Amino acid sequence: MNIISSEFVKSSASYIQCPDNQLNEYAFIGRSNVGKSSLINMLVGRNNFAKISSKPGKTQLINHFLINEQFYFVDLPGYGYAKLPLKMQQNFRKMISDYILKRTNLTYLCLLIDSRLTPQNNDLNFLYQLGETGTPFVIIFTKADKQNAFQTKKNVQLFLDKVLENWEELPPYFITSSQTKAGKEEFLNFIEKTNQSLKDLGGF
Ligand SMILES: Nc1nc2c(ncn2[C@@H]2O[C@H](COP(=O)(O)OP(=O)(O)O)[C@@H](O)[C@H]2O)c(=O)[nH]1
Ligand SMILES: [Mg+2]
Repeated sequence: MNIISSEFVKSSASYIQCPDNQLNEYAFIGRSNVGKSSLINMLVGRNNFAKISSKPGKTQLINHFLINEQFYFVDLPGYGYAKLPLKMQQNFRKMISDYILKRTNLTYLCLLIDSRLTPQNNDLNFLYQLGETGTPFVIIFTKADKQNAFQTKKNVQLFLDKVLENWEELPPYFITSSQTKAGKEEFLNFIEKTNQSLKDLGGF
């Protein structure tokens, strides 16, 4: 699939304010700095798209982008803001969990994991919660260009092994780099296939 059009739609403070829910939706989440905005830019082929469109100060909101006039990409706020006051952390958590649990057209949540790191507990805990709530999700390992392929594979395998300690099956996963565009075609093909199979089922 090629992305031929992408436009910023809206920033929302709550799932209630999100745009109409008649389109498939792929939302990106992960720790702040994991590479969410860069990944969206890479996928749509536009520099600064996700960042410019969401404007400074709006990174703590739910940002919707309409892709190919057919589906949404959503840039979600990062989790794990240990430095924020507790009350703000709680508000964030509520905003994100409401969105995940109540946004009826959420097709896949895309959980971004930094491939430079060995498995981190907050990422694993977040992932296990997705399992408990039955949220459909994929894993996207980011920043694969930051180290050699051997090290990337090693960190990816360590993370997947951790997942398999508790689960029998792995979700779909992708190894990507916003710099080299690694994983772009694979992930966009996955989206295309998902959209097509939902259409065949009589969905959006
Ligand atoms: N080398 C490299 N740097 C990346 C990649 N993805 C993101 N970055 C850098 O990591 C930092 C955080 O990225 P950003 O997209 O703003 O993360 P966000 O907070 O999750 O939206 C920025 O300095 C990016 O340039 C990648 O694939 N490769
Ligand atoms: Mg961002």
